[in-house]
Amino acid sequence: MKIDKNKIADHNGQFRESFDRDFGFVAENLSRKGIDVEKVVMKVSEFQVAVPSWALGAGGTRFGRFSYGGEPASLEQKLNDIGVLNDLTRTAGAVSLHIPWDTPKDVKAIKEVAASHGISFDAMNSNTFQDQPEAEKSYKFGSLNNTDPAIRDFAVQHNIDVINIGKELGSKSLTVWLADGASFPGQLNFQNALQNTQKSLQGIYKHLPDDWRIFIEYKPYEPNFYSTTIQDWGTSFMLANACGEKAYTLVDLGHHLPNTNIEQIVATLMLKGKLGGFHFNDSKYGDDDLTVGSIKPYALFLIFNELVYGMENNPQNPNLAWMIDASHNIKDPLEDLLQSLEAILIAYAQALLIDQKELREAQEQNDVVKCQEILQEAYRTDVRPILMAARKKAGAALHPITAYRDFQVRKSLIKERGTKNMATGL
Ligand code: PSV
Ligand code: MN
Repeated sequence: MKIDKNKIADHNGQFRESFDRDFGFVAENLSRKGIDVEKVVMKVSEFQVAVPSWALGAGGTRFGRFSYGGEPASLEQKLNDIGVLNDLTRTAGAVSLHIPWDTPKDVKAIKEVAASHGISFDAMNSNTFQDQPEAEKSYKFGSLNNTDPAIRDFAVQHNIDVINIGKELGSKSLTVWLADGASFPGQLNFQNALQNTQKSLQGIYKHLPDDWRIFIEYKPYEPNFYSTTIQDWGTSFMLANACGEKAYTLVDLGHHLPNTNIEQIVATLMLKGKLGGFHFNDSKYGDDDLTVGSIKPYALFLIFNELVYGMENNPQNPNLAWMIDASHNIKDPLEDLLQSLEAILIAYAQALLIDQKELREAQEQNDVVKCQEILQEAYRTDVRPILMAARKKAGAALHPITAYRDFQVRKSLIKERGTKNMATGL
């Protein structure tokens, strides 16, 4: 399914007057503060976020799963769904595949479908947290950290296979997230587990092509509830250093214990040139995988403040791989992803409005009140017309969710695919 550009332009027509008025208002306000709104619009329009192939289906919990109909049953259909998101926003021009959930059967055909939607292949994700039906070895007691060298080799080989699939697709990075850990005290020798993990990661790293990067994701708990071998950013950073210059830490917003200062982690990693990937979501209690910006939008803004600062001041840090990593238990996934994309760009645009020079001066003078005023001045600006201007320029929808509903996309998908399909993923 493709959404015709003219249809989008027609839909935008009904909002022309209100958009012109709202955009004019924010442009004038910003120009009074010496900010060139067009530059902000440009930066926002360049920002691209990958959609993971597992986020197009209904996400369940261990208590149940509620489908909404029209779920994509194949990788082709998933790419079509991302195509819809991209047509409406021009922000979702990449997919991040999880292997083996979404192993392409016919690489050439998949590349063609992706290209027809203007979608590229972002980071590949390996899966050593579930046993596959025909698998010779089990990950029940760990993968890269396992006490059994044969299981470690098996898991390393899976990652090498994922790199090889990614090479054919044109991807340039591998994300490794491990469920490895212990559910009970005494179960695991921490030192051996860490050393095994390091050696296994180094084994994968040896097979990483020169123009690839590997991202090491951390998480404090779940599915193991006592300890996780790569529990935090420090452990990931240490392992990335042990691998080499193509290895980086990946920050997933949901992978922190309550109230962790994530913006400080971002700043530290960027200073050290080791922040490689980023997974967006939001949470109240744990790894809730909720819609970006739905719970703590100010925290997201503060994180973006550090990201923007890092992108401008840390040439030692490479361009980041951005991805949404959310789950949708009770919403239409496509609507939820549209909300997440909007929230990401809002926080980014607001962070771009921060007067960095003024903030540095206020910090130097220890003017605490002024520092807060500067941040909140930016945060309290309604930047949504800036996002709309970026989308309008790109031929996308001024109001993506309204357009999605008015075009009855879900209804057409249900008509085409029925109500029984179930997407692969969690
Ligand atoms: C694990 O919670 C995670 O954040 C990793 O990125 C996985 O690849 C993804 O979610 C899906 O399980
Ligand atoms: Mn993640």
